This record gives sequence, C-alpha cells and structure tokens, in this order.
Amino acid sequence: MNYANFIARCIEIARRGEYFVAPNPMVGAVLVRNSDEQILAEGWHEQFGAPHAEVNCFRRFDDSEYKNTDLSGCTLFVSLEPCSHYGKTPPCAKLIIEKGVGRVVIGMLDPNPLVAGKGIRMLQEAGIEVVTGIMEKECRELNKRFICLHEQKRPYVILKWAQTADGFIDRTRTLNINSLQPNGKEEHLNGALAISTPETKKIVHRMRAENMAIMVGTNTVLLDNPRLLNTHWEGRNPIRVTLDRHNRIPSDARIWGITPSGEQPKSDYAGIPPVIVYRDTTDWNDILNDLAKRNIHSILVEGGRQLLEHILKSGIWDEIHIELAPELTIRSGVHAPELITSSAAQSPELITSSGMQAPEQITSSAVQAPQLHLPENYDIIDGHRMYTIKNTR
Ligand code: AOF
Ligand code: ZN
Repeated sequence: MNYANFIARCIEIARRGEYFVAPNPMVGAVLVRNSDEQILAEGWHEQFGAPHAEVNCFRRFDDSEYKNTDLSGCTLFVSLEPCSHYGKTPPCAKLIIEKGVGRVVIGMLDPNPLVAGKGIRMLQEAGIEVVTGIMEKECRELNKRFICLHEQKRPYVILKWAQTADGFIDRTRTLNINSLQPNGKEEHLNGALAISTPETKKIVHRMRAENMAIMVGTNTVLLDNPRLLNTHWEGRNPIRVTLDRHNRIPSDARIWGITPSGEQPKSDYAGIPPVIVYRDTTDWNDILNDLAKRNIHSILVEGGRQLLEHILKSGIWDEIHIELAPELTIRSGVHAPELITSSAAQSPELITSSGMQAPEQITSSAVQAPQLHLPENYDIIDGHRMYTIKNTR
C-alpha cells in the first residue's frame, strides 16, 4: 500500500476547508480497505467549530454501501494526528478506537499542546498500529499558519506590496484627512497609485481570505482610507489591524467598518473583534504576542513602507509577496521597502557605515549579511511579475 498517495489525497480534500476552518488546521481523512485498497469513505474539517475530518469520514462510511465492513482490516489515513482532547467535539482518537480501525497512518503530529503526541499514544495503547510522518513536509506546508501559532507562539507573517518597474509603491501624497471618501463606497484609491490589475487584485483578496488578519500602518489608513475587506474572493473578511498612537484616525474612517446607516461591523472570526487598533505600542513583538493570545494564526501586512520596513528590520516575517508592473515607471514617489535580511537587521550600523571597525563579538556573517534581492523566478499574471520570498532564517 502506498501510504504517500493516500496522505496526498487527505491533503487534497483538506483544502476544501481552506477558507472556513481557521484558526483550526485543514485536515483530511480517508478510510481504505487493506485487501484491495478500496477507498470506503472520505471526510475533511469543513468549518471552524464543526466536526473534525475523522468524524465526517466515519459519518460518510456509516451512510455508505460499505458500512458493514470490518474496520480491523482497514487503514485510516489522516493528514494530522487525531485529537485527544475534548474540544468542541469529543476526541477523534477515541472515536477511531471505538470504530475498531486496525491501522492509522498520520501525516504529521499535532503541534497543539492539547494534543501533541497524546492522540498517537491513545491509539497505540488501544493496540492500533500507528505510522507517522508520511508526506510530513507537505502536511506542514498545508498548515504552516496553524503550526506557526503553536510552535512559535505568533502568527505567520506575510508582507505584501505592489511596485513599479523603477521601484516605487506609490506617488508622494500629502495627508489630508478631510479628503477621505465617505464610507460605503467600493473604490477608495484616494489618489493612490493603482498598480494591481483585475486579476492580481483577486490574488490580493485571496490572500485576505487565506490569512486571519490584515494590517496597515496609520498613514495608509489616513491616505488611502481602505476598508481592507475581502470582496473579490470566497471566504471570510480578515480582522483589520492598525496602529494609532496619536488618535489620528477619524471616527468615520472606513477601516472601522461602520455602515453608512451606523451599523457596527461583525467579525467573521468567532470571539475576535473585527478591528484591532494598537494605541500604546508600535513594537512588532508586542503586536504579534497580542495577536497570538487572540488565537490569530496569520497576518497579511499590506503597507505602508514605514510599517513594512519596521517589520523587515525586526526579522520576524515568513513570506514577502511582491507584484511588479514591468511597464510602469513613475520616476519619483515612495520607494518600495528595502529588502533587509534579519541577520543584517541585527547590526544595521555594520552594513551602513563602511569604515566602521567591527566589534569582536560580532561574527563575520553578520558583517557580510547580504541584502535580499528579487528572486529570479516569478509567476506572471496579467503581465505583472509575482514574486515570493520566503524567510529562510
Ligand atoms: C483532528 N481532526 O479535523 C482537526 C483537528 O476546537 P476544536 O474542538 O475543533 O479543536 C481544535 C483543535 O483540534 C485544533 O487546534 C487542532 O489541534 C485539532 N484539529 N484535529 O483530529 C481535525 N481539525
Ligand atoms: Zn479531532
């Protein structure tokens, strides 16, 4: 039996829950008869708070023509270790034991401390053969956000911007809060440079659906007056996050999500407010800690330059997505953020002042820290180059 093929199928069906399960992981389960490798049933985690993949798989099995099959001669494939805790549903490991499944093949361990190996132990103690670590890399990629929250106690961070061929993200504009367009209107360019095309805009909104939160700095709120909603892709609206140290964001700014008739916005994530504003700190670590406490597993940062550079300097980010318009040049404006690596960020003076003597305790790798460059490979959408940079720290 090729275990990897069935775990690959688990990953495929897990993705059907992509826009609906966060902050839970996407999970898929496939029940297979050993003698002829017939798939008897499949299930996936469909929605946050709803039954887990295994429960859905057994429900379909019970409704199927195979329902009288002796499960001791069957293998349950699951992309994530079955849970051992009483959460919104009873433990999946207990259900698997009750069903009398002979073997369980697992993609990866559940990093959630409530589970973390206990699910596997429960199965083994019940005499079930357990195989783990099949397609582990792919399973980790599937749930990189969920894993980041539990392993690093912070959300997965994606930085995103669009730039001209000559490296600008916007025109130079002056702040004029009174020029904000009223709430309720779809377009909000407010004089900002429009770089994205209809197709790349959809990708941006897909990213807003994939990540639980979205963040921009105060200036971007004041300049663009954005709503930061997901209106061009399926799934939910992200939680809107910004900073406002000096109470500059007016009460009618569109980020608050208050409708023209005065209705307050509803959060698409149970128990988390729709808008979070940090007024006491701009420190990236503080913000990430707070977001993690609220169970937010991912954040997309869309600008502006100041916030993006603050985060780049901190070194605490996971991916950068850059859209480059190869035929658009504006010659002056707001420069795209400098791609500074985290090791360089730890000793910025060493890379900026060339004549400086390096203190002994600083290693040569810090001195030589390279700047990141745009990768050689990119996707092309609507003629625009779509770059992805992963933090390899
Ligand atoms: C599984 N199968 O399909 C999923 C699991 O709040 P609850 O009760 O839904 O539990 C959420 C936790 O359960 C989540 O953090 C993760 O550890 C695990 N998710 N486990 O056996 C599933 N989605
Ligand atoms: Zn479960």
